[in-house]
Amino acid sequence: MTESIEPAVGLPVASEAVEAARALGEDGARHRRDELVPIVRRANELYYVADAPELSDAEYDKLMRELVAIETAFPALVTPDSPTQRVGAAPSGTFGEVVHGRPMLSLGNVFDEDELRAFDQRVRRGLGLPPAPAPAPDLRYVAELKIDGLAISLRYERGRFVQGATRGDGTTGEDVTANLRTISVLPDRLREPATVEVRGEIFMPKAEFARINAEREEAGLQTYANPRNSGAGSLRQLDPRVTAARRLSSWCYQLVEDAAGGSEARPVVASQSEALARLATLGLPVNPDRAEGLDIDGVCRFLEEWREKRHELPYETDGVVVKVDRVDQQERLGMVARAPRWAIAYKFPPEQVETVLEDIVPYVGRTGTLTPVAHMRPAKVAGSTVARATLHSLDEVRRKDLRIGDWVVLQKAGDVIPEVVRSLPERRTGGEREFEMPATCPVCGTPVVRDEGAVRVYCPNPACPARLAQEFAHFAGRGGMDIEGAGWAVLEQLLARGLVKTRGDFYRLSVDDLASLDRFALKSAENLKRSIERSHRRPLARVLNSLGIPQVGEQTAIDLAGWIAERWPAEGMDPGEWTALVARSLPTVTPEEFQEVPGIGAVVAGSIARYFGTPETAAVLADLVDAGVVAEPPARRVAPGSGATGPLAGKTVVVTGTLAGYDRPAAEEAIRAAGGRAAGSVSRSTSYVVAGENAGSKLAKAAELGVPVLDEEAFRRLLAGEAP
Ligand code: 3BD
Repeated sequence: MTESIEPAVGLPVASEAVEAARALGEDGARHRRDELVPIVRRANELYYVADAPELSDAEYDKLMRELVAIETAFPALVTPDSPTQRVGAAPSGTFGEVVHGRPMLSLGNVFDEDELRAFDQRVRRGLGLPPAPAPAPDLRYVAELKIDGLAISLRYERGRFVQGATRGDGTTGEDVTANLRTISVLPDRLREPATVEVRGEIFMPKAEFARINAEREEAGLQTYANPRNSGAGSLRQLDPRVTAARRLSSWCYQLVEDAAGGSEARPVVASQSEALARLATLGLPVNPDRAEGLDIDGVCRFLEEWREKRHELPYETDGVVVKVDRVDQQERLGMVARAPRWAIAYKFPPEQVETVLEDIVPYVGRTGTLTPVAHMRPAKVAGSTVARATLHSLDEVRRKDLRIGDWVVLQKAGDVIPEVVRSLPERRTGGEREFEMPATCPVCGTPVVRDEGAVRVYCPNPACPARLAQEFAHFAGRGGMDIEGAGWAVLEQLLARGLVKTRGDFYRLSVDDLASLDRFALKSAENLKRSIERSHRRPLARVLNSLGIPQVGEQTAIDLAGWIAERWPAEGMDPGEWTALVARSLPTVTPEEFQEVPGIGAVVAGSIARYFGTPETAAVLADLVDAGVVAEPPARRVAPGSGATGPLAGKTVVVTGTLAGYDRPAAEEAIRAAGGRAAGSVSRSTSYVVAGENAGSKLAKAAELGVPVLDEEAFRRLLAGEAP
């Protein structure tokens, strides 16, 4: 998720276009950029949010390329919020980039039958059909087993396979054509000379996974955790021979036909069931284990049928994708954010296993908070072996009545994050022990501090090695300076050897220093050195976020950066000098002044002023300036009432609990894409609280302040510009 400040590479720009941009001169180019950016941004919004593009793909492409040409000619004109600076799972850079003709969408999730029936009701409402249980003979669903693999897009021109790409961030993926050619179930030629774009899933059959892991074990190599990871790993091999040696397979499920070969892609089928039939006719692999012509009861029977039987299949499936069959109905239902309203993924309940809770160990986090972590007898669950799970807080340990030595039920939430569900008190033998928070920090021995109500227990020592390590990991991490390759293992060594004592020290490391690390060849050292150099310049909001200021998250950092850039205009200044000016000035700002920042209240303003007021912080900032870190001023203020457009313009939204269709970053991105602010805490200035499952204290706070609380359904309506 690199939000690099370089012009979008990969988008092919003709050198003539760059020359033409250069001919405008910097002022002319800036002027043209200011015209282009809002058009492209609006086109993006309409494309993703409203699914009602005003521009054809070709027109959009043309404007986007012109923008890239301008930014290539005048790199100083690149701003972090330029539409060329795509955020999301950007391709790794090892493969060529492929911009998908139509974006690859995402899918909302449901986790039980009630939620699935709620989806059916939404669909009915959207189509003007009577609510269930009234019959709706015109509404039919297709149910497909959900493959737990890697989504891909394939292009065939006049019947020949010409290009295959991973999904990537949905807009841009990686060109894995050579690797896909080695997959035997994917034909090199279709049975008709059709020009089609097809989407599907690549996966590794269970037996192949077992075979490869057995081989790897014998060779003393680390085994793969599950077929999904090994399938993805096999496809993203640079050497197609490696992919070929792993017998990957595929099911196709979506047809985007483009018979004319132009940019106006239009599916030519009237329904999903016809699309699947057509894919099969063309000779593509289509999963026979599907059902068509179902009403919602039929879908539920399909789920029941496969709940247990799925384990007998030769591949992994983690759920069922339910789609409205008719394309005209799909079009009427449309999309919200990037997910169609006409399809949903039902996830099978997570597999649960029983194991022994051998110990509960307090871990020290970045802010010093002690978090109890379960150490368990390793158990296989949902395809991998689990031995640790966070227990979040002492409160949760008590609520779940977990004792050291207990038998516990373990599952993976969303088949990913290990979670201790509950203890099995009936299996106690009497030897189990209650867990207590220690009186002193387990890492540095400083007496711990208990916050009021003792909910939070923390190590108050700012120099605690555990805290420093995590602070530095946060600094170098994705939301911060984003130093690629500075992972946990590297960081631990850098700290342990005293090579990094301050944040600025990252920028003082030599290739020799890096090459001295364990298992670090010269090549890796050079790579890391290069990525450290690349991280020198980051948008001010990122630099602020990287500091780990208490109470300041990504959104507050963005708000703060906008305010700073207004208060100390960067125009005409060297960016390094501006950075130094800001670093010198921040300690003089009072809490009252920080409250001027839109969206920042008294508590957060106080926290920021306290942070910048300490001599330790002054030293941190001076060190960064000395190390040559440059904070790029934001181009425009992104704050309520300052020109943001979209259904949420001027609104502040807080998301709490777990939403079915969005993880946290996706929900926040959707809020920002709709012109709103995604805040972390509820205050008087909060417009809405969106509450998912297991929402906690923020709900109470919302009730106390009279802030409207929305469920996920209402949130989707809000994003779509409807009344919540
Ligand atoms: C499957 C979207 C639509 C065409 C959007 C309705 C999210 C992965 O078996 N249909 C399937 C499967 C996935 C799908 C659609 N039908 N989208 C489907 C899908 N039978 N797995 N997916 N995807 C594909 C995704 N992948 C990675 C990251 C985020 N989203």
